[in-house]
Amino acid sequence: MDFLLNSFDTTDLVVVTIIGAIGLYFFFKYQSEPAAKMPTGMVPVQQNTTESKTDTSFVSRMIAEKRQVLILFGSQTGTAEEVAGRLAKDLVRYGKKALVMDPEEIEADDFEKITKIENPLLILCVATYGEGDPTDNAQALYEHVTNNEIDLTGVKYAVFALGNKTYEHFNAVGKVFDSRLEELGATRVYEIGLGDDDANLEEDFMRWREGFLPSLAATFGWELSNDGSSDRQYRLEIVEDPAAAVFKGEYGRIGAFEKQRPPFDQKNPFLSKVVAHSELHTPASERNCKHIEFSLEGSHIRYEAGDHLAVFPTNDSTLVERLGKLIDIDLSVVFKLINTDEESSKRHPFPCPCSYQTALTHYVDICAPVKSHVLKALVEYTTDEEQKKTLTLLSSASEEGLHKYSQFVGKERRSIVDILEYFDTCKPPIDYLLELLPRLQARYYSISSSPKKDSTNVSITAVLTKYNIGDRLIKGVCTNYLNGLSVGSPSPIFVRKSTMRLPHRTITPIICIGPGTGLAPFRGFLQEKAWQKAQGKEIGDIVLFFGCRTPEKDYIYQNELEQYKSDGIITDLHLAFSRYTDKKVYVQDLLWENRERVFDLIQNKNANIYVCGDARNMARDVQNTFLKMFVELGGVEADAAQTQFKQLERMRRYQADVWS
Ligand SMILES: *[C@@H]1O[C@H](CO)[C@@H](O)[C@H](O)[C@H]1NC(C)=O
Ligand SMILES: *[C@@H]1O[C@H](CO)[C@@H](O)[C@H](O)[C@H]1NC(C)=O
Ligand SMILES: *[C@@H]1O[C@H](CO)[C@@H](O)[C@H](O)[C@H]1NC(C)=O
Ligand SMILES: CC(=O)N[C@H]1CO[C@H](CO)[C@@H](O)[C@@H]1O
Repeated sequence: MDFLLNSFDTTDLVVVTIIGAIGLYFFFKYQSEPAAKMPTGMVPVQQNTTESKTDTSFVSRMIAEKRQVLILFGSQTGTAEEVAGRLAKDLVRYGKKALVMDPEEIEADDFEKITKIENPLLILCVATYGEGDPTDNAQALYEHVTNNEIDLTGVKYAVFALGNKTYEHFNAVGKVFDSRLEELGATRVYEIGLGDDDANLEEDFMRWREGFLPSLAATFGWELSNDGSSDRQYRLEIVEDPAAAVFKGEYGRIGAFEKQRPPFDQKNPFLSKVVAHSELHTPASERNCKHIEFSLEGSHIRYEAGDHLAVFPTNDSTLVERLGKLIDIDLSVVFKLINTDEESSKRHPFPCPCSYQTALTHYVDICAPVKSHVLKALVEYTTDEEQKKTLTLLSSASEEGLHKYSQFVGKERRSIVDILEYFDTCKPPIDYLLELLPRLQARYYSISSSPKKDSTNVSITAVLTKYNIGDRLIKGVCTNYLNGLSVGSPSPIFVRKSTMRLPHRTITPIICIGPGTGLAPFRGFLQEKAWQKAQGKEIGDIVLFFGCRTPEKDYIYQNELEQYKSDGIITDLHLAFSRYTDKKVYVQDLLWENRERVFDLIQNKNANIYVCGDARNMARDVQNTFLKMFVELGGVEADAAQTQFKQLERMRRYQADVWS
């Protein structure tokens, strides 16, 4: 029973192959590499604060600079990069200057030259995405290492992997690197660390590092030169010249927002204007969900339905001011942080010079739960002995410390501002804080419009995160930034291509499953299908499963969906309400109820399936429902159903865009 193969559309196959061949590589399920929780997860922003020279010959550089350790990070949201940076700092305590690099900056073919370094040590900090995929920036290296028989004899290595245990391919990329490097002749010096974001990645890292560093020192005969408490990577320089050119929130060059020059990307976002901003939930809802439209006028930015929009948030100004008061600084002071390692390609941690206000607003994240190495650094700036003790405990890798950290910082989500308020005798210097805090990352949202309908505006649909823990109100940094926008507000954005695409042929039916804001890309699809129809094209059936709590509160875009239904664009509209009747109904329940129709479309009409949503459980339940459907209606065994499902995924007839 291989209906999937029989019904396979060769046009689509060609398209898929070409996309694969030109190396456009994206993924849909977003496995974790968290730090910042993103509404729609995805890429990090490697901003150009670094004046990074593309160093093709990292080897000659390492030899010239007498560096023995290369740390590569496969990072999507910035967490793996941060971990890499922390390990580099740890090594300084052993008198070792590691070279931390983005693998994208290395020619894959140069990689094996690492053997030319004397007694080389390679540390990989790599995140896994989706179906066991590497991050964008590690893709080339991953393929090079897995597909080539290079000789890495003499290289010592260790891997710290970042992933989410609830995924089937937990830390697959880290594991592949770990075993493949050994196959290629390299020597593992420490067992792989498996960071599970779903539990507590920080804790996993702390535990691993606790064993890794001493073991490394023993292997190489390194001695600890200091305890690391006062290591500084950057030095502060106050800029007094009032005429100095200063960054005011730009990411690449000063004045980038006044004189905007395409192309626009993560290093050079387009300063767009908000042209529409409205609430989609009714006043009865406990939550907020915003429809926000940005103007693309003058940008030449093109997008397609299914793409993602990156939005650069800023921190809440009241939070910035609170932080300024807590450590008693003048926020208007203009400064630079300069790398003390003159040879490093990363001259500044973020765009400098700028004011403290700008740095705290645009460049560092002051909302995220504080990492334990930051807590450790705070100890020496705390005067009260009890507070010192607590901070020391919180940042230690002892069982008690890890436990306390996971409760006090992890579960209760304490930010740096909360910490400094709680430990009121702690007064760290601002420049040290700025060095320690993670970069504020762009957030990604599924685009909820089609350029066919309106190519000058692009819209997103975002639910606001805001909840109480004790008496503290926790707000998601970006959604609250979005909430604070109004028509006319300037906002830096860029488009990230995705492969979530409508089928090539307009008559191919589509089955869309998108509860909550998972509806976003399908709104774009619907606009596009309506446009196709208006062009006189014959369009295929559209089956939409939407879910929310109750139609009285959070049935977003209700009028539009009903209009599409009465216009015959949507052929089947299924609404699952989880808090409307006595019975909780979810999209997967309705999918099961309508299995005969759905299965018929897949089997006989080549239908494409799309799943989008903010609940990973939903994605899994939906997938299981399909498997059950294949077994029952296709009359196959469970493993055959699995195989067919995998086939559908490979053919891109089953596409998922899921986030947490
Ligand atoms: C990156 O920074 C360098 C040095 O400051 C600058 O010359 C270059 O134009 C910047 N690149 C972008 C894309 O802004
Ligand atoms: C873009 O949005 C603005 C504000 O809603 C609207 O005036 C304008 O007509 C839209 N552009 C197009 C092409 O629809
Ligand atoms: C990991 O995946 C699970 C289940 O899909 C999800 O509930 C959880 O939020 C994810 N964790 C993170 C930190 O993204
Ligand atoms: C969401 C928010 O409050 N953003 C503010 C961050 O800080 C800048 C500068 O102080 C303000 O302009 C933003 O409104």
